[in-house]
Amino acid sequence: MSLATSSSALPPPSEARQGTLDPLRLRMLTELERKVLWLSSWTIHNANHLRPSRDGLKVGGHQASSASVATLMTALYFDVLRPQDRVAVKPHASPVFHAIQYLLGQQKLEKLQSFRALGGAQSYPSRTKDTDDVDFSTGSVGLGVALTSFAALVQDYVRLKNLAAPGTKPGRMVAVVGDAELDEGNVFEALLEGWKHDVRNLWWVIDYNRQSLDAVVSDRLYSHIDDLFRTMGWRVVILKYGKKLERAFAGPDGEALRDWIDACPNSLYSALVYKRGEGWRRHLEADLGKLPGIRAFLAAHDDESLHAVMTNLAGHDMASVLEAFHGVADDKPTCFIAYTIKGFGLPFAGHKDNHAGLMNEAQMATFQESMRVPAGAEWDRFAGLDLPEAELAAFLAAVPFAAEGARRRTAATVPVPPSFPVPAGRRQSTQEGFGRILSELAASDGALAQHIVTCSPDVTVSTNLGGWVNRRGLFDRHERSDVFREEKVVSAQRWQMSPAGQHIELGIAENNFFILLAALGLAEPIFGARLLPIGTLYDPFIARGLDALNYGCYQDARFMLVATPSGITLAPEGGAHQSIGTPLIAIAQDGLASFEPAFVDELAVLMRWGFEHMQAPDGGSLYLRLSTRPIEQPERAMSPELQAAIIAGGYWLVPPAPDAEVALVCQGAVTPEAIAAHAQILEDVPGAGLLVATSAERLHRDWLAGLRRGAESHVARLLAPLSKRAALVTVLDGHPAALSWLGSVAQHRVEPLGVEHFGQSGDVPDLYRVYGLDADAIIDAAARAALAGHRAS
Ligand SMILES: Cc1ncc(C[n+]2csc(CCOP(=O)(O)OP(=O)(O)O)c2C)c(N)n1
Ligand SMILES: [Mg+2]
Repeated sequence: MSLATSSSALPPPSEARQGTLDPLRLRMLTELERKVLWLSSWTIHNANHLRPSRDGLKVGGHQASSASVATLMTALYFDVLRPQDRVAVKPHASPVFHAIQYLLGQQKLEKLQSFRALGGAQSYPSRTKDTDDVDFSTGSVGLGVALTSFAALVQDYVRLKNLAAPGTKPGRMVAVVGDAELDEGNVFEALLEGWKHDVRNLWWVIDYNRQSLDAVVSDRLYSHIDDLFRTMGWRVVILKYGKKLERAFAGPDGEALRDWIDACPNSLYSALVYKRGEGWRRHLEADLGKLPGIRAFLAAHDDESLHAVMTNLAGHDMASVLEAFHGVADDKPTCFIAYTIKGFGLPFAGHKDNHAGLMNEAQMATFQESMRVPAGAEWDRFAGLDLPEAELAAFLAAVPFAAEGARRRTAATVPVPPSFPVPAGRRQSTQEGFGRILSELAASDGALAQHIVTCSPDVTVSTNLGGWVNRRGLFDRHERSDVFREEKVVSAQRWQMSPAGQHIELGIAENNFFILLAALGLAEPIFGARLLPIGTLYDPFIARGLDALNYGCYQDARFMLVATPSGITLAPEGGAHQSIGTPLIAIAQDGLASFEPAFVDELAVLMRWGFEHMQAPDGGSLYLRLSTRPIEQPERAMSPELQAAIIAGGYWLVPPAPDAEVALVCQGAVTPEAIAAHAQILEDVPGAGLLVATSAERLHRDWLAGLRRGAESHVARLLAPLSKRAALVTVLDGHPAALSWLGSVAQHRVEPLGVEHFGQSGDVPDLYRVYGLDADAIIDAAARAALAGHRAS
């Protein structure tokens, strides 16, 4: 099998913790491993074969993927982990995770029995939907792995600032990783970023079964895997052969046997695992039969025991696994590459098609017999185990990981001032306003400022975070000087790096950015520390990290995403940087309250509200789509009613007359065009209204909720004064579908304006004209709408 053992880096025994290989403990863990394998397999079997199906769909579940990690996860949860450790379990090992929690008394039987059914244990571990203390949700492979690296960084951030609850011990951030997860580029992006930040206390345990979903992985692919981790400053521990195989290697001609397995291609090894004893015998006789030691070895084993020896990989050998885990006592990031067999102990072990394979009834009956679980005792915690129940129960009651029960932490709410001052200036962009509001907060140094942490994927300056960073500094685990400053080179950016810094500067990779936001946004439940993370990036590049953004929202991480600049308003930068679809992402993304303010006073209201929303139990994250376009600011007092309307998604800048034929609805940077068009339209249509939408997403969400509750929504109230004959012209610098639905609220005709095609370089007047966003286009649309209205009546 690929990956030479010579590079194995098990630390010397002196580093190893003593006393872990006590024979009784080893036996106990081996018994529990058997139970974990049984329960995970049975949970899936029950869901697929025993629970009545109402829709004819296969329920699924991954018996082979689960079996692959039964030993590793048993060792981790029942022996190695401590309450402060946090784990991202590979998605397809969800049944193993739930089985372990069940044995620890932290998962209910009904949840296992309703695995993959509504309200049951989730297919993939979920922080929000599961009830048995999932640390990090997983599902989209690769993301959970990366999250542990950023969680390790956040752990240091809160620890070095004393933000966590007193007495909180540093824990290890552990990922149990499927080997095919390493195909995901985001894992390597995270590795590099983690190296830059010198992350500590990070363990990645790779379930190296050499199988993905479709196939057995290429031998060549993995030949450099340990080099790669070492290059990034990691310790690599390879768990290749178990104790039985090591004993065979130590026997006569054992070296030849080791060479044979080392050279055995992954696909042949897998096929022989599936074929079992007879297959091993035939190949070993053909290849090594001339050697007397091998002939004696084959003669000494019947097919069953030969199979047991030849499949004794270290990832299924409890003693080897414990030795490896306990051999690491420092905080250096460590990657364990554990050789395993997909489906180990099950009839389809090693078969390349086993990913979605399920044991049939007959196979399950045989398996049940081999597990010595009597019929009717399938869910029993101890049935079929060889040790006395009382001893097993006592052992489970003393498992260190579970010593504190559920490990969800809380932190006190940080008070938010009743209002933020609006930065002065007749003409401003929302992006500039954002930078100035944050700078002001930084200067105030209040409790709010102390809990804010910012980050950006290499666009800190161009998204206007520079002022904040100059005041609050860059976070680094180590004190570092600003060389430019020391050398007296003039620069607007004074970037002092220290543990006190409150900005985390990232490389360009947007995936890392979103995963860091997720990790920062989980600081309360994971570390008991209140953080208010703000992340800035260019709006179009949300798409690059979209899965990671969704991932953060899915686990209810709380952050403020500030995307700037946006739309074709970014004029000369051209089509590659101009976002079109993000307003639709804003509407569709659950857990993300999204706004596109036009004016800076709106932004001040929204940021203030956002800090509360991020801390509210039923709150969520925020997305602010901002612009670099300086526009004329209104001179107005911010009344409580206006504030509420801005937060609810919109307000009438000019209310419509009851019989007005047309109303304009605008969102974001194109508001000046709507104002100009409105002034002209008034000449022909007195009483035409002008509605400023601050959030298509809030309006839409509240509209649907209102329909279902039979209650009035904010948008229905806004549109109520319009006559039925009135038409709406909607306009935004983004896809028109973001606002065109407004016509359904009270059955108004709609002329939706927006951007449907890729952008290009130009200036704002040219681009607004070409894409139909300028005042003329709005007036034309209003005329079309009015004409259509006349025809209809
Ligand atoms: C981003 C993403 N792409 C595709 C999938 C579908 N998928 C689920 S498991 C899997 C292969 C997993 O192989 P590996 O990580 O080696 O896990 P194993 O089952 O072998 O333990 C794939 C492609 C997914 N869950 N996430
Ligand atoms: Mg695999």
